[in-house]
Amino acid sequence: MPDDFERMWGDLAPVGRSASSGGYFRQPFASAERELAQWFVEQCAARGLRVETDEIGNAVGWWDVGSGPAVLTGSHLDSVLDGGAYDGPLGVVSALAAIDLMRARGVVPTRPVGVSVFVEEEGSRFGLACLGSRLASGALSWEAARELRDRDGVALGDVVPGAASSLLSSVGTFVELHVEQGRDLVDRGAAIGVASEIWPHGRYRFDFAGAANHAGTTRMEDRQDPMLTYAMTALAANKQARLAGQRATFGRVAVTPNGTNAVPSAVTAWLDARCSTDAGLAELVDAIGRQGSERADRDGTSLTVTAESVSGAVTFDPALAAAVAADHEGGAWPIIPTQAGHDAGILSAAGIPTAMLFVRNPTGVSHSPAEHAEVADCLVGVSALADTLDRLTR
Ligand code: HGY
Ligand code: MN
Ligand code: MN
Ligand code: MN
Repeated sequence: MPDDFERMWGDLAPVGRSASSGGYFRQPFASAERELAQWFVEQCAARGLRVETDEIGNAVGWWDVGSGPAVLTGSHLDSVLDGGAYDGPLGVVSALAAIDLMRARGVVPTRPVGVSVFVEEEGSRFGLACLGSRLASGALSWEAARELRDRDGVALGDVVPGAASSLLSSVGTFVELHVEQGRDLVDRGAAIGVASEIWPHGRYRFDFAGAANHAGTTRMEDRQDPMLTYAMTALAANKQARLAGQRATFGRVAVTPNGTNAVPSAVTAWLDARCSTDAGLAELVDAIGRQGSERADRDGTSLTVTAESVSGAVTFDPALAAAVAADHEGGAWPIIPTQAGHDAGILSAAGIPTAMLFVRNPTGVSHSPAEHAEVADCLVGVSALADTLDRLTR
């Protein structure tokens, strides 16, 4: 099976997966996405899996066997800008490999098994994470989603036909395998782990408004510089997150008019904040906003904070997590929290019993070409996923 795994991993050709250069910014709803969809269709066809897609671009390869509520496994193929090669694709490749392994073991499920690819999990183009799974699970309506716009102002409704999705209507359980985005498994010396929960997290737009002026002729005391207010707010975000033992960063900034020799008129920055509790997340963002507004008063600028998307805490079903973790002759796999959002969180919040398996990442780094997983650990993940699917479909 390792050869198969390596071949499939190498076959992720449209993305040109390469551990050295990491992943690509797999722009959803564009040519790269279509090439990835074609790769997935070919992988499913090679296994006799019936491919079902919805109007948004989500896809499931169905192993039509047995009857009753289906067990679905899978992840996403899109990425963040210059991201890693494993975040997302590892879950899809491992799901296909797990079906190969179940068949090699002579397992015949009593229920249908599906392999899913949800689009725009990172929200890299339209700004809303888990866009595909939110639409597929009904957590988000197409009427609301179609107006989402990318950085060029293109609306989602103009890119995909869209409609309510019925892709998950027969799904009884979802299991997502994912590369770990952190060092918990490394520190524990475990090849895989099981998710207990997903931290609350959100994306917030900070609009700083000032007064455009000449960068050279305007005295420092006469400026209303939104870049200064932004910089001090970024400092405050770092300080508040450290004080609270939580996570916050401004990963994206847009400057208007973005000229070297002009004091900007406006700066828009997007904050990503994560916290172990819902209340803590709200307090953290409020504290950052307050400090930013106080600074704006001093700078003669203004600050408006808009919560663009907030995902509440997700706690996975403890019995299901324990059952998945226990599927190991050497004793139970560790059950650990994650600060990363996942499609599994959306499906769980939509009421579908869900579990997550993590594969050790020796670097602990993610959303970067440094993200990595050893094939040996990946194969342990495939075997654990196959065990889990087998047990869930007996
Ligand atoms: O951003 C996240 O939490 C995930 O990697 N989509
Ligand atoms: Mn990610
Ligand atoms: Mn991911
Ligand atoms: Mn000039």
